[in-house]
Amino acid sequence: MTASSSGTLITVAPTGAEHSKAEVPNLPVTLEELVRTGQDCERVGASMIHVHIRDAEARPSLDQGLLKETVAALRGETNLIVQLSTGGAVTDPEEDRLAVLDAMPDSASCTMGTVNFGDAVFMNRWEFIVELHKRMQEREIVPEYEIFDVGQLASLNRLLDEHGAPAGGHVHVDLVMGVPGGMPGTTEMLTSALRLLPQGASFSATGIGRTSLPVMLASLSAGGHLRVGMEDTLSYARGERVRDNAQLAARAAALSRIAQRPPIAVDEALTLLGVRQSR
Ligand code: KMH
Ligand code: ZN
Repeated sequence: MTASSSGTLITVAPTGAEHSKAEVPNLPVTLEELVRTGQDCERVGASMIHVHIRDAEARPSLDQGLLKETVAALRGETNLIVQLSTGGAVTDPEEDRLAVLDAMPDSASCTMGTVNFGDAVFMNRWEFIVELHKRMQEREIVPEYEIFDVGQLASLNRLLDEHGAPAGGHVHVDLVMGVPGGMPGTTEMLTSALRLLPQGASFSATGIGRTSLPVMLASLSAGGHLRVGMEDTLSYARGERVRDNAQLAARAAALSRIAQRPPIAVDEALTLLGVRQSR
């Protein structure tokens, strides 16, 4: 059984660490662009933002000052739940990824295992995962467990058994599907992954690239939530580039309404995820 909400939590992942600003000029990379994207996405139905920051040269960064400034700006200028990525870029050292939590976001991602990531390797050792989980428990930061392959759900069950429930008490998972090296973005895969979901957990799903739409539809039909954004896909339709993140969030909101599970407001998302109200 999964925790249910009558509506759909829409998370926007606007930037990521993989696309270059030179190749994707409409990618939000400055703080101003990020805040504007957040506001636009909130207006059309998003209630959480998954954040990767960039430095002044638009390179992926885990700079502490900038992370703190970003959390403050998003809290000040939007109502969105602010989730920082602890995944960073595949080249980021573990210490820097752990230090992301010092910026005290509402939520942070926690990837549940190592996975081939295109031609690279996205490294997530067991001890590192445990350390992330414990630091989030201590700081009352709500994790989103990112799952790139089904075996990582077995690791999540082990983590909860051995180290207890996350901050807030509720388990929320994001199935990241269609990464070359991870699980494929298909309905069959999503359905089988759900069999390993921890008792009472809720889930979102994200389809990378061209798996975006099939994964979105499969997730909605299975009672799941949605993550969309330019971190995950740059094409809106065959031969059509994404205009901006709000276009993707608006489509997710429209499909949620068609599925009779309309986008939930931030307050309901806080309750669903167990994020403290006094942020
Ligand atoms: N950029 C990827 C290597 C996360 O944000 O936690 C990892 C990633 C996952 O995006
Ligand atoms: Zn990410």
